[in-house]
Amino acid sequence: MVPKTTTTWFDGSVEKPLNREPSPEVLIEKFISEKDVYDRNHGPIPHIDATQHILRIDGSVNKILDLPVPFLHTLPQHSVVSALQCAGNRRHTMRTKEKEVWGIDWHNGAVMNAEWSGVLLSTVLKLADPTLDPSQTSHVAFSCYQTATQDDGYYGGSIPLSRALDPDMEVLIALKMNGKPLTPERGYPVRMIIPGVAGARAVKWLDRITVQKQESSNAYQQRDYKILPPEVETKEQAAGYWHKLPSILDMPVNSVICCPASGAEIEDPRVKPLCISGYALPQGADGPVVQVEISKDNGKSWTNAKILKEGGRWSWVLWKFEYRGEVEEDTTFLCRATDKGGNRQELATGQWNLRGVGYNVFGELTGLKVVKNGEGGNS
Ligand SMILES: Nc1nc2c(c(=O)[nH]1)N[C@H]1C(S)=C(S)[C@@H](COP(=O)(O)O)O[C@H]1N2
Ligand SMILES: [Mo]
Repeated sequence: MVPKTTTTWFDGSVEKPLNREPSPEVLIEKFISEKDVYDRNHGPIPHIDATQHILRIDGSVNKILDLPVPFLHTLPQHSVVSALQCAGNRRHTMRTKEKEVWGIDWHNGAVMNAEWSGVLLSTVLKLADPTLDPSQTSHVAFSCYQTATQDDGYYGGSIPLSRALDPDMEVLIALKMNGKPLTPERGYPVRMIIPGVAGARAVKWLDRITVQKQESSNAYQQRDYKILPPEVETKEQAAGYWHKLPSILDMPVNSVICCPASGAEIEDPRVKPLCISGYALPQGADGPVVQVEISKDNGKSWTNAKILKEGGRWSWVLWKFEYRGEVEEDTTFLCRATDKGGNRQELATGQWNLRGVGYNVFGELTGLKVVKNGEGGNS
């Protein structure tokens, strides 16, 4: 059982922008994340009057559309349970296990799981009638011009047109989170939600959707959120690589242990079973996660954990594992997830990249301290 806790925030703000994540116990307290969720911003949070806000659909389309937000609410609505995860989630583990990286020190909490509702992007694109062929390399770019960002004059990202037009991919122009209007922090009055894809493309405070031949030219599509090769060790070296590398789209299969924390004091699991719990995420469109396993012998053998709740293809799963047995000073528990598409976490270490993105080594729990009854511990 996950203990009830009051929220404690890890604050990773870079100067002004709000960047923070909930503590791991709070993160997995609920299957559907509500208000205790991470914030990731590259600039200030705008406060928008929804009655005045217009979403423009343009670029290579037969019909340019100016869609007022109240009109978006009258179109057919679609709901999807989907995780939203920053590409830099788990960067702290990469920094501590591998070597120094450049970016916000996210622990395991730059992820949330919610029911998003709004209009399918494919519905709106059909109205605009794209003139580009989705089988070619064409893209749909999402832009927010409300404020300048740290690295560009606006915020933007893009996905391939083929994905945008596929209703099965459930790419959503989102108006609500868990049945309620988005809050200003979540992108009110309208944001993108792109199930399976890195959070960086989920543009908040959305102003414009553009069908175009190239990817978004925004800095966060072109000069960030890419997996740099390991030989790139400085920002200066990175400059010569960005244009050669693909932008991150799908997030990898992943799992982490949230409770207890590494280094925690626990009662002897020979006397009282130790409850290990966490979340797991599928890779891209290959969800749901179908198996989470635990190893106590460095990955030689694995035992199934129990998946507590499953929410479909794009959702996270929450899981737990009850351990009865000895815990010694050097005992380490690992976890790994496998999704419906057969993708499985494979590595205990490795995957270092300068920006610390796309990290999915096994989840790990170490340094547990067994305390005798009456000495305190995980009461
Ligand atoms: N307009 C705008 N949209 C944005 C961002 C931003 O800085 N500005 N950050 C992106 C990134 S990197 C992530 S991970 C998600 C975070 O969404 P959240 O703040 O709702 O958690 O929003 C994305 N959309
Ligand atoms: Mo992100």
